[in-house]
Amino acid sequence: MDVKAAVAHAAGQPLTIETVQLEGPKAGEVLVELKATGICHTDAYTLSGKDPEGLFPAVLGHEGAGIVVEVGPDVSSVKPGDHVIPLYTPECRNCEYCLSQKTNLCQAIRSTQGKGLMPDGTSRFSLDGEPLYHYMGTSTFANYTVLPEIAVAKIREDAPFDKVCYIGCGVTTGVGAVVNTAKVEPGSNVIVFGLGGIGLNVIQGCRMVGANMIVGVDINPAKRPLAEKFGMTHFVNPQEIDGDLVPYLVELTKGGADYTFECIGNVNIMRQALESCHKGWGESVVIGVAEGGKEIATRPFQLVTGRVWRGSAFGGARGRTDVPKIVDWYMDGKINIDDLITHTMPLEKINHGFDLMQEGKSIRSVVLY
Ligand code: NAD
Ligand code: AHE
Ligand code: ZN
Repeated sequence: MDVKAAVAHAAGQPLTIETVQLEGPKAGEVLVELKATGICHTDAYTLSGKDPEGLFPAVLGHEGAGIVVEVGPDVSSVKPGDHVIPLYTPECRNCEYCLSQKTNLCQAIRSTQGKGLMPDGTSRFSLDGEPLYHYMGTSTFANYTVLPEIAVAKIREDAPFDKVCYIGCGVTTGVGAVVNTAKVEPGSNVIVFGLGGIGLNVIQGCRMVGANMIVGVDINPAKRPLAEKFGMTHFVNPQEIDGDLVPYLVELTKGGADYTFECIGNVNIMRQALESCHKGWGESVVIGVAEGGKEIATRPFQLVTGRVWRGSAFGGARGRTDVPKIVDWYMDGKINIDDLITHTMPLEKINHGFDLMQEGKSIRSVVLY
């Protein structure tokens, strides 16, 4: 079928809106009509050409919501008409990783996903007879996409697509890093580095679990009012303090934070986030994605003396199990998504959404189909 897509033809080039061809679902796959998709910084990272797994030409996008319109053979968990959120971290419930119960990183289809292909090693998208690559197994910058059954979370039908699409990445990543990865306890002191689409969700997760100090660090002072609305208790602009940031933050938190979260993708800030942790027990969670070739460093003494460095992908969430619950949290008013969606636009204006993010003028832009 013909579908409308924003195609990434080459690194560093704007997306172009085109009519592309999409093959129907094969065994174990579903065809989804997307209703909305958010634009995440990771899409911009891959488009920049710095992602070692970035492939072109491709249909990017990984933060969508829509309706199943057709299922291939052997699909049993969803049916046409079901409302779903695509999962770039699938949940097969059968691989070694899923069965371990120690990680959300299902590996059932990870190798083909990283090659921009469906699990059978082929693409469903093409343009004038030439294949287009899928992206993160989701390719939500198109009004229809094909997904493996294990990569969709069925959600309640009264949830608005234009809001819950954000649960497909940013909301789950931020809130999940707090509740699943760090398991922040009530009364904790936390520092959040980067107050964008991910960091503000970390902040609201910290408030939800009853954190005490929630310190936000960002070089863009325009992020402050919304961060305060979401629960930030102290704002630090590294460009406005005297001296080094780490001792400043350790002093502010009276010995260091119980938990810190890096939500930028900058390896120097990752180090500062670790070293701002409390001696003996502080834990730092890396969420930001740093470009290929970058490495993190610290004095091993930081770890010897009890600080813990860990990472979090998709907020440690098991998508088919946890995403419907996060949709319920939103519908029950436990988390705020509406105020984080600062801009909406049609697919034709998607490059403007990227510009707003790069200029620090948006939190989340959502494309409405
Ligand atoms: P964003 O652009 O909305 O936010 C980034 C924020 O960092 C901005 O507010 C910016 O002002 C701030 N910032 C930039 N440089 C800074 C510095 N030197 N010091 C302090 N603040 C600085 O991006 P986002 O969508 O929130 O994504 C953040 C990061 O998280 C990206 O690297 C993205 O790829 C990554 N990410 C990871 C996961 C995961 O599962 N681990 C999921 C989604 C996004
Ligand atoms: N191809 C990239 C991977 C970047 C990365 O770490 N992605 C996160 C999700 S970011 C969502 O906005 C993730 O889930 N990682 C686990 C995985 O298996 O990719 C690179 O830098 O190589
Ligand atoms: Zn994302």
